Amino acid sequence: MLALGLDASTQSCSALVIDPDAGVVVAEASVNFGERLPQYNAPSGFIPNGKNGEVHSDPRMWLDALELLLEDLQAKCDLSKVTAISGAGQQHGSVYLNNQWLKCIENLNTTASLSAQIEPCFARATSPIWMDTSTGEECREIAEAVGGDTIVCAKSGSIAIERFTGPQIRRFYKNNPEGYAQTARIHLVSSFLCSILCGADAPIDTGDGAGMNLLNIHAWDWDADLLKATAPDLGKRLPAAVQGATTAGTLSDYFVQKYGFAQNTPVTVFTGDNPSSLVGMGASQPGKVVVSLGTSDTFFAAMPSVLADPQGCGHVFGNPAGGSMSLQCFVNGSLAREAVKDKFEYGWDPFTAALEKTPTGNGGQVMVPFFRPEISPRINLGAPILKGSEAFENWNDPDAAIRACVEGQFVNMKLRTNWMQLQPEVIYLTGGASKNDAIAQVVADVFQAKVQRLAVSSSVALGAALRAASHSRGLNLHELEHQFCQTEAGKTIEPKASSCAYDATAEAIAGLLA
Ligand code: ADP
Ligand code: XUL
Repeated sequence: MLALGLDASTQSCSALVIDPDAGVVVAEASVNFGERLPQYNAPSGFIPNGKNGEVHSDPRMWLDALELLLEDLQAKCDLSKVTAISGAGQQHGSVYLNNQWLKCIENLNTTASLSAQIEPCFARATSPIWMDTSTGEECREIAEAVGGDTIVCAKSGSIAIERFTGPQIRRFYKNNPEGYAQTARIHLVSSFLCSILCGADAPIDTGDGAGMNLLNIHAWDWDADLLKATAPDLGKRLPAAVQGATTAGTLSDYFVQKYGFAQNTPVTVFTGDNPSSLVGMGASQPGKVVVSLGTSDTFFAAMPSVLADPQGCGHVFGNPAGGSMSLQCFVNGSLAREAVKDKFEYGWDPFTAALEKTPTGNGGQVMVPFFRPEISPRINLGAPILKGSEAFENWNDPDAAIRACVEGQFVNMKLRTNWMQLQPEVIYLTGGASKNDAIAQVVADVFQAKVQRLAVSSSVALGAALRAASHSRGLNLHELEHQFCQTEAGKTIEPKASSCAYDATAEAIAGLLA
């Protein structure tokens, strides 16, 4: 009796299989898009050099990755023992499907791949993803149509935001009205993959649905005014919106025949990667703060009541365990750290050594480390701003540049998350970069909090597996979290810097961004 959790994130697709009765992880697998599917020309999971702020991915790549992932997993565990499945996807990205879609997924045939069979169903060849900043005009139009951003925020939990799905849909409708007319269904990455697994249209959960500027976070259902302000007849193009503890369907025969799953395995509605990580970090009840260092850096927590950002760049999403979570997202996360690392042709070891040998506060040298337009705060920078010595400003001081990048990221994170009024004693760190102790130390110092990581590192896939086990097997989610989300033994990182060590950096960063 196993539970499977899937994670379709920006750079990779991963899976985790747990045995909920024994309390153990049975198998893990991961497919990196850039490495395993180079034919899609997306080394970091998206098509580079999009125009006018566009960032898209090819949805066929996600389908090919899902198949590679299940092949890898099949070699590692007996998939016929899986009795519960759920998953999560990178948030906000959207997939546009024509009227062949439903018939196609109902009749998938194992003699051809998913991507080959679903290709004729796309009403839009590529999918805008969360890094896209092309919809400034559409955000303004939507806000104006409903009476201003304060109203958009009160209804949807966020002001109109460029990467959110509603503004993206509006842009598609305006730029390609025929394509929009041919669109019978719009899915998020999460509900698209869930639909494929079920061989039927899957609903969108409130965790991922709230990242669209279309869901009313009080009714937790589509908002008629926002739908109307976004595009004509949008309501009929969206699947139902549901709470996280909802069955989406049962596994399609395609997966039973091809990968050896049992027939009629229940699939729990998928959610967004961050809401899934909330569960996978054992933080679905208010009280814990999570910082995730994936492609994006995010800061989030379950909330006792709905709390939106008065300054407008933070978000309220549904909590898959019920209620809501608040979240702040930073586009310039891992890829910004990588850009600095690559500038000096460093690997992660010399990058880490540079952090270890440079002083807290970096001798007053600071960086706003934005290589692409940032959303927290919203600013259209294409390259970082550096302030310090001449050598530093000319990128001739690698060690100081590395420290300035990481300090700049977390000082900015602290400044932009004060609105949540959380003063965590412990920060629970996850995502690809969280394993780096030197980065974790900067987090501890900036937030003046202990930093802990979990023994299981893939929190998004773990959250999906826990949700599946809880919903389909009737197990208590909080007990499952307690069982699976234990912190890494003996590895707490304590703050070393004094509480005012970053005051000057914060002042300088705020000044540079003013
Ligand atoms: P996503 O889920 O968004 O696809 P991940 O959580 O898998 O992303 O994180 C991937 C990122 O982790 C990579 O872009 C890389 O920059 C970062 N990473 C991997 N190893 C290290 C390391 N040792 N130190 C810092 N960052 C790292
Ligand atoms: C959250 C956000 C990103 C994506 C990709 O609002 O845009 O964190 O979910 O991870």
